[in-house]
Amino acid sequence: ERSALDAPPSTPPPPMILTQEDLKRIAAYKAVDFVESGMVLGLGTGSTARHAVARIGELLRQGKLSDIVGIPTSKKTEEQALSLGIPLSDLDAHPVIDLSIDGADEVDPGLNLVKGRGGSLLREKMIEGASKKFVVIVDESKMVKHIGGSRLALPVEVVPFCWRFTAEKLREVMEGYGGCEARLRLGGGGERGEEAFVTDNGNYIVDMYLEKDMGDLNEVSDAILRLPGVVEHGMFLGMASTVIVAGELGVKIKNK
Ligand code: ABF
Repeated sequence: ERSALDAPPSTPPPPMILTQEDLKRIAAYKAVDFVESGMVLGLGTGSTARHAVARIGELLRQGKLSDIVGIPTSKKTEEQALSLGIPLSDLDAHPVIDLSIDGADEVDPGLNLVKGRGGSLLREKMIEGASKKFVVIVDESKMVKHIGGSRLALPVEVVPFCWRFTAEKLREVMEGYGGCEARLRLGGGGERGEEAFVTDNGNYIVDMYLEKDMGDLNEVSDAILRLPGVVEHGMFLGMASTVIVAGELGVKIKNK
């Protein structure tokens, strides 16, 4: 029988391989270092933000944090936070938030983001827009040169009323910005998940698959928001104060 003692003394330890989940957790824990007792906190949504919420719950339980009020960005996060005993409130009671922590789908070098592939973009934008500091947590796979350029979708929350009309208008508007295919997001139910995905606000999501780089992002943002039927889109321009990027070689902190 072999034991660890049989290994030659000069054998180096095996290299540590970090999974994507490890990277998400590392970024999330780093962001929670910014949290102080007494803060009103915007609690993000998604698999990365989930680690931050769990960590906040853990620090509260250990008595290392106190007097925290959490403002959840989705029903899912609300459930998680409640299960951890994090006291919760909302934007009506706390119109100014000290710090929000959330993930993103894409981050460009100017710290502009695409969010909303998880479907919570409206509440995220309201809450993170009301935050004195907004810390974004990502693994390095989310870093891109141009947001929307990765052939993944740019999500737009629309009212369900005549969503086809709104999707067509979105497609027309985007003709001026490189073109896109606009598709209703499914997965809301039905035997094969063929029903529309419904957001926490009772709306639908139209995912815009862009054909190329959009150009002036603020111009695109304004053009999309001018369309009746559109509630909000997933571009978060100039909103992030800090982005924490966890990679194989360590953590980078990028400030606005
Ligand atoms: C939320 O979660 C969304 O805005 C974004 O779409 C998503 C990122 O999720 P994950 O961390 O699971 O990649 O923040």
